Amino acid sequence: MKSEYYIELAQKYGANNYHPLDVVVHKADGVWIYDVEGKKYLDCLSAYSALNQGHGHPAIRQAAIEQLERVTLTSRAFRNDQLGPFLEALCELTGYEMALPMNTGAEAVETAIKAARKWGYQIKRVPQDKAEIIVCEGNFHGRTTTIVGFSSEAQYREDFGPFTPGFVMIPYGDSAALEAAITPNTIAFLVEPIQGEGGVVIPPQGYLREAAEICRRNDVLFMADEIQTGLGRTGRLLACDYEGVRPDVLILGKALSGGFYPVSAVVTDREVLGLMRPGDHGSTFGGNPLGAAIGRSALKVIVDEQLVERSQEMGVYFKGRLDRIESDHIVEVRGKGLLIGVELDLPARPFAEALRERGILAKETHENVLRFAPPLIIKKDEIDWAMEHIEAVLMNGSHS
Ligand code: IF1
Repeated sequence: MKSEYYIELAQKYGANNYHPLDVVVHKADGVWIYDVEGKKYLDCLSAYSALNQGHGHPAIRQAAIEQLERVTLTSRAFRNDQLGPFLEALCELTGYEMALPMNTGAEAVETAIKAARKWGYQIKRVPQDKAEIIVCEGNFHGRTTTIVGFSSEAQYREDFGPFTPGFVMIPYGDSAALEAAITPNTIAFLVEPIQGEGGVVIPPQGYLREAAEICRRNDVLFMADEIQTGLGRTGRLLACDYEGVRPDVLILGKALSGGFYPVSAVVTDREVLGLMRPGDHGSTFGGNPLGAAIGRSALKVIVDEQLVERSQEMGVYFKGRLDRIESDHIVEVRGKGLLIGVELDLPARPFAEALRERGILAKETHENVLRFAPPLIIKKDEIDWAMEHIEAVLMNGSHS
C-alpha cells in the first residue's frame, strides 16, 4: 500500500491534533526508519528523546518478549516480581531512596505536583489549599488540564479552561525572579534544565545551581522535569549534573522505556514520596510487570553501552559540524550532548520537509528552530552522512 492510503485513513478517522511530516513509518532499527514504500531515513528526532537507546534495541526487546510471554499486567492490587528490581535499578542509578512509577510523562509531572503538595501541607505546614508552585515561561510539561493551565503557550490553553489554581509563572533563566516570587506558601519550583519544546533553550550558566540554592534556603522543593533531558540525552545522565545540582524531585519518562512502552517515574528521597499512603495515588498500568521489565532493561542499556559518554562525544562532534556551516539562515546553534537546536531566520518546517526528501527525519519546534536529537547510539560516519545533507539544505534554504 502506498503512503497516501495510510495518510488518508488517519486523516479521515483521527482527530486532527497533529501536523506530522508525511512519512508513513513501517519499521525501524537502531537509528534507521523505513517507510511503507521501503525508503530509508536517519532518525534525528528519537521520538522526542524516548529512543535514546535506538529503535528496537535487541536487549530491551528480549526483556520485553520474555516478560510478554510470562505476565504483562497485574494492577497494583497484587504484587509482581518485576517492580522491585526496576525501582531498585532506578534508585541506584539516580541516587535516590524511592520512586513512584507511572506511564506517561504528563502523569509523572502530575504525580510530582501531588507529592510536592502533600509535602507542603504535611512537612512545610502551608495552610490547606494555599500551596503555590512556581513554573517558568516557555515551559512544556505535558498536556493534562492542570499542566496546560500553567503553560505560557496560548494555543495549549485556549478553550481548555477552567484551570487548576496554585501556579505562579516567572521568566526562565532568571534566578532573581525566582527569589522574588517565593512566598511563605511556595512549596516547589518546577523547571526543565533545558527547555526542549521551548526551542532547545539553555539557561545561563549557573542558573540551575543558583535556583537550587534559593530553593534550599527557602524550604522549597526543586523539581526537575528531566523527561526529555534525562537519561543521557544531554551528555550527562541528568542535565542537572552539569551544575552539580541534585533535584529534590526528579521526573523521568520517555527513554525510561527505550521507546517500547510508556514508562515514567517520580524519584525522590523518603522525605517526599515516603508521605504517600495507600489510596493516595495510583494507576492501572503504572508499575506493571511488562513496563518494569522494559524499564530495567532500558536503564541497563544506558549503563552497559555507555550512552551518556557517547551522547557527550557524538554531541560535541554533531554540534561542531553544525557550527562550521556558514549559512545566512542560521541565527544560532545551541545544545548539549545530542539535544541540539538550530535557530533559523525563517520558519523551520520547510527545512524539515527538505531534509525528509533527503532521508533525514528532524522536526521543527517553535516555528524557527530545527531540532536534531538522534538516538545516542549514532555513529560518527552516520553523522558525516547526515551532515552533507543538512549542510546542503541549510545553505540552499528549503529549495534543495
Ligand atoms: C507531544 C514537544 C518535546 C516533555 C517534558 C513532560 C512531557 C514532555 C519536558 C510530557 C513531552 C513531548 C510530547 C509530544 C511532543 C514532545 C515535545 F515538542 F511537545 F515539546 F519532546 F519537545 N515534560 N514532550 O518534553 O510527556 O506525557 O508526552 O509522555 O506530541 O505532545 P508525555
